[in-house]
Amino acid sequence: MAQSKSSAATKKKASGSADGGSKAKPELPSKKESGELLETMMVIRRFEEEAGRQYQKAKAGGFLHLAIGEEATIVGTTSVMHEDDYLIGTYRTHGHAIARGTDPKRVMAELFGRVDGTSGGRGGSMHIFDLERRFMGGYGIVGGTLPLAAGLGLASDYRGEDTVTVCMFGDGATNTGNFGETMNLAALWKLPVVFLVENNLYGMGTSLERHSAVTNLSEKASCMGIPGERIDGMDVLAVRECVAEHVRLAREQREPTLVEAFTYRYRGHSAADPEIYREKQEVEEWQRKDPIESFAGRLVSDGAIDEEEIAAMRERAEQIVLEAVAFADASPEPDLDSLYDHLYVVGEQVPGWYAVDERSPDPHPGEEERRAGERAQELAERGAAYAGPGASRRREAGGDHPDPDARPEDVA
Ligand SMILES: Cc1ncc(C[n+]2csc(CCOP(=O)(O)OP(=O)(O)O)c2C)c(N)n1
Ligand SMILES: [Mg+2]
Repeated sequence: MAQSKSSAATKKKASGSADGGSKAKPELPSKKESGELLETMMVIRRFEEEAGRQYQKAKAGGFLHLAIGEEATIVGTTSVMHEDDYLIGTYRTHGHAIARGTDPKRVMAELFGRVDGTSGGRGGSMHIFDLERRFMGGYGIVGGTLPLAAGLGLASDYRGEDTVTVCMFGDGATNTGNFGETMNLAALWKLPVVFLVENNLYGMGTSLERHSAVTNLSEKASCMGIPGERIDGMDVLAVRECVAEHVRLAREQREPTLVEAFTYRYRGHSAADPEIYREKQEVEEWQRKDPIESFAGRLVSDGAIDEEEIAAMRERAEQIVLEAVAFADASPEPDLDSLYDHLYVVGEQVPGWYAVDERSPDPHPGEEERRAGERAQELAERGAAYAGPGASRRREAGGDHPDPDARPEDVA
């Protein structure tokens, strides 16, 4: 694999086995840190189980993508980031926000579409955002966050800051054009970004070997000068150790790298997934490597934490999540008058019957078909005709009027 810019440490690590299992077990951090890692994973797990339940009760709207099973990859990563580092993810990011320190109450309120949500209730599950904690979202476009991560890295350079951006995305996102374009620029400009593929083996219902010609994703950007490393994403300590080194490379050596974490989502792609593409046994096999159970087991067997303490953590996680639901339920829905707040296109910026500049719950011009009336209808028909075969020839001959805002009576 081409590793034009990798350090010796990365070169050595990049040759790890497919499941990352060839290395010695990482040492336990302090009791306090170990407890925090475990409890954060528990809170995320319970949060998501409850989010799924609330979705079934129609309390949460839109789409809902759960990352149950992927907690070690999330928490291991965030645990080695500095407070002022940036994290950006895609649409399976309730846990990412919580791991960054966003209050679960605000995340649940966002799922419920309430004003106290992280995006004021306007984003829902796919658009969690918390600038204060530098959690930069939350996006629905697969691969769309890769160039944004490069932009964040460039901003750090531009401002002379030593902040690092960690960009977490799925295996499916590695097939997008954005992936190649971003890797090239990140390597070329030596951007302080860690790209982390949460390889859960599926992009929706399509397995990795059916969607990617290169299945060793850690190598997928090597031709663009980005070295990679594979790790066991079910082992919070392995993730932590590995990502810490890559964050260091980004911060100190401006060396962008690609980490591939092997992980698995226990639930379907979204709440509406019949899961006909995988066997139940496969899910059960991964569940036997559960990141929470295995780490809790290690803590107990190493004598770091006892069963009672683990039970107390579970109880606290339960409380945190129940309080989040109660909070979300009590939070009001956004005011109808605020429907057009935060929109880019208003009023004079875009002349035409479809532009809105009113702040009332009443129908806006163009929204109400009756008011848009005949003119809208005629413009629509004219537009269809205009776009038909030979449109450009007719336009050149002056046959069609190209001004979409022209009144019907102005055009032939
Ligand atoms: C650009 C784009 N293409 C297609 C989709 C539809 N889509 C939504 S999720 C998804 C699968 C992505 O899989 P992966 O990147 O592995 O993430 P995971 O869901 O496994 O976390 C697809 C194709 C989309 N949202 N954006
Ligand atoms: Mg995937």
